[in-house]
Amino acid sequence: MNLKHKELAAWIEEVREMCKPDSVHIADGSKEEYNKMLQIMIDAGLATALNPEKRPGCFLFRSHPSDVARVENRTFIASKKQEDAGPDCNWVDPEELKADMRKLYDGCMKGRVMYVIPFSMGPIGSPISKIGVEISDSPYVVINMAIMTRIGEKVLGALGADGEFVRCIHSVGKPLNDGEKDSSWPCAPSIDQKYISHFPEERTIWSYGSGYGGNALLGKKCFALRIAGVQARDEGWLAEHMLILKITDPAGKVYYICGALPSFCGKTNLAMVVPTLPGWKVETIGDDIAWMKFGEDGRLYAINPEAGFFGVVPGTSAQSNPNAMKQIERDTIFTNVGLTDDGDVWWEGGGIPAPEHLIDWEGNDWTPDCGRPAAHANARFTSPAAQCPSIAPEWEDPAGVPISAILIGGRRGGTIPLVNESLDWNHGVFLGSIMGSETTAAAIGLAAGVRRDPFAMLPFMGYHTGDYLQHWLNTGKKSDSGKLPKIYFVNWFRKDENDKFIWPGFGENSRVLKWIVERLSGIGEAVETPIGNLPAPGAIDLCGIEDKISEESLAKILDVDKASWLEEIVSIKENYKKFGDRLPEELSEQLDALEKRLS
Ligand code: O2Y
Ligand code: MN
Repeated sequence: MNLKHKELAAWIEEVREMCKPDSVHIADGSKEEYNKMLQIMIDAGLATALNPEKRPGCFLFRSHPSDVARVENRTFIASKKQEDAGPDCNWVDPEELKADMRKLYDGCMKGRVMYVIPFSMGPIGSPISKIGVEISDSPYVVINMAIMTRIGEKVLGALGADGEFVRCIHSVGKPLNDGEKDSSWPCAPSIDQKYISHFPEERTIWSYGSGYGGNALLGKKCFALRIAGVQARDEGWLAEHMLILKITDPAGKVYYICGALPSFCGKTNLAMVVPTLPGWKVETIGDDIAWMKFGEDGRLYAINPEAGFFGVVPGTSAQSNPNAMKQIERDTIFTNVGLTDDGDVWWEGGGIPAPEHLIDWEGNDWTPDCGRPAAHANARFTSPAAQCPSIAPEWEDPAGVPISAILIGGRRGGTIPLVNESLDWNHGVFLGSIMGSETTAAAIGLAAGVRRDPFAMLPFMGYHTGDYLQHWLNTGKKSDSGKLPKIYFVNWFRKDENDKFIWPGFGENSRVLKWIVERLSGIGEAVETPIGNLPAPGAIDLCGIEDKISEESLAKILDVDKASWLEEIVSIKENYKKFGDRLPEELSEQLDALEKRLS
């Protein structure tokens, strides 16, 4: 392919000289290329084609057991100054990091093809979209990027001769000696050899040693959140870890809503929710990331920068997410699920009885009584957004969709009510700064307690979280308050004294969405409380689910327990200390005001 973009051509040559691949392939993004790549991986034993009568166009991959998820402790932000990375990023000096990584990259693609993947985050040509180029030695990355983003010749066309692009280098970190047979999931098996590095000032990403998900598909978390977060701060927009929903009320009025929920809080399920309320319709624009810019009318417009979903498979069922179940019936890549004897896939929590025998995600024989899960807990599906049954027709509108409300929330057994409407933009940002989920020490190697996760961005921060929160506050000054989205704090996870969830969740969450939409249109009833506006008694529609939740239980999860909130304030103050003098003054004021309202 003839490259018009001289800087791009020079960079490809520079990386080729460093990584020393056997050959270079510039991805054109065609269907033929996708199919050819899959065939190469099937022939090499890296991929398994599923039974076309059961799952047409679907393939299974099994990763190395050391390479199954994002590696937060090997994710680095190499800003020039350490203080710009702040308390939530692993900072490394950029020059030292580059020197170390250059040694690893030297000859790392020997025996492999170096793929050059031009990709667009967002519809090509949208004023909100941005272009990246990922160089990778993984054909698995190429086919996943082909689903998750727009790739190939059309992107090079949009880039022209001198367009800007984010430089992304990725290697699995396993060069092949002459005649050496490749493993089924090449990677650098030791955790200290994995690097997910970001150079925010240079808009550059260097990833090494992992072939999995967020570590390797560099358009997603690395570009669309960490690097784009810095671009958004500098250019005056928002790059957020948010789903985007379209809601149509029974009168046909449409509302678009974004939602920030930490990982493993059912974000994909909410993005594809099937409302249980008659007359209400919910459609999907995006399930993970939203880029928002002000339109000329002063409203925030959001695009989904991705083109596919990289969803967690275990727990996905006809009950939790019927749309995803339909979506993954065809043309989907599965990673780390069980393979049944008839060539289909199986996973825990799918609502389908376990077969008597299958091959588990590690490639071993599995029976229901063997005491091991068949699918890894972070097993994934990669599937085109366009084939999601609930996808909204305008999901690729280059202008984006105007956002009326932003949901924020986490997994909290107590204190945080089912839904709480912020008093104004700054109060909403305050709620965003304190949101988070309860963790258990065992789950992810963290101390038990609340892991505060501002706007669900903690693992995806590309710069100082204090500056990030200030950027949110500044964004609110750029438009009239009536045009800004209203911010709602939601919590589906309140538990009773027997540790059972009180709110039925899943499709019933549409009842909370209904109240939010009614508030936006001015008819929803609320009571003012010290923490925000909560649904008035009877304002959440429980029609038809009286057997699942009583008015008394609902009242319990809409209660403001003063003692718990005073404890919460102690914990928030402790957490705010880490921001030092970069804690925005407006947030200290919000905290003081909350304390006063409670006392
Ligand atoms: O473990 C990974 O590499 C994937 S993480 C992920 C994937 C899709 C959407 N969200 C997430 C996340 O961790 O938030
Ligand atoms: Mn996510």
